[in-house]
Amino acid sequence: MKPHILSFESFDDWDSVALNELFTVHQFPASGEVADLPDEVKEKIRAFAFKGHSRLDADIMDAFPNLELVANYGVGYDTIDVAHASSRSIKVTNTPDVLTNDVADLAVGMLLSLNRGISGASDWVTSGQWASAGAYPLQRTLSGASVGIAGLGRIGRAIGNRLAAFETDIHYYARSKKDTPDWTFHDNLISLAQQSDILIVAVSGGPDTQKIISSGVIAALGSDGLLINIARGSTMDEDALINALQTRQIRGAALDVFNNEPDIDSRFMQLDNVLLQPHHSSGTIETRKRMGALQRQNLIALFNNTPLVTPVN
Ligand code: 8YV
Repeated sequence: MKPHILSFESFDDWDSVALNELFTVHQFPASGEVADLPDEVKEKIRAFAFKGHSRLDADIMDAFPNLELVANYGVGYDTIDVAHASSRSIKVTNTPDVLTNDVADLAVGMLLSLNRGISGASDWVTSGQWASAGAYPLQRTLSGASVGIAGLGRIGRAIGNRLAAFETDIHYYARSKKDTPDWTFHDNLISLAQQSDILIVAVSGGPDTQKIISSGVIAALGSDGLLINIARGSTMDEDALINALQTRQIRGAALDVFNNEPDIDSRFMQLDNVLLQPHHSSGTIETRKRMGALQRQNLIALFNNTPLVTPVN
């Protein structure tokens, strides 16, 4: 008898096949209404294979009396009410480490592209402007620039390690000073932004970091500054950011994450000083396979009664 689990959103084929081999998989209703699942199914479900960025709150969890584990496909679990899960002794797991390198790579790729206008320069060639209008406008040097990293967890650190190779001066904001002697610690974001030519947001999402990139932080970055976000849209005051981009209060922004994805604020699409990505910093075949495998290892551990691999509560 295979254990029963509930799967959210659609998984890549390799994950669906593997999940179906191991478990009896029920799909969360496309209607989004948990009431659309029969009671006998709800009673059988012992774990969720969770994916995506919609809210997973008490109302959904409490419809499953025998729920023991929410195994998240992703390192961030800001949309999961972990406190409620804990209050019902439901465990939550995530997929850290396996995606760190890809997320850091995309952050650096976005930074390089934005700072050197790579995307606009490509359009310059394909639109024929190189021949008709001449050389592309000059861009900016990265080496020697001050890069500020907000959040020095695994991903922030991996970004810093990469940027050190570009001979940048690295500053960071974190709850406490880290063991990174060559990097300068700031205990607040305004000071970090003031010191940074480029500010990269790598904090976890959730109530503690809601809109921490405020109008004040954006103003402190200054008119020459670039902002990169690979964390969560919720960390930004998006109105303040859009206003700063429209009025050139900052030079530009490269964003992989937004509020209300994928129906993001349409004003972003009108800007000529942004590089926009569809939340795909972990979006490589290799990493997504590793994320799926780690999610399944946690599910298997639950049903085998062995310690969870990557618990968060
Ligand atoms: C998503 C992410 O999980 O790991 C995270 O926190 O944001 C991403 O890797 C991925 O887009 C699948 O939803």
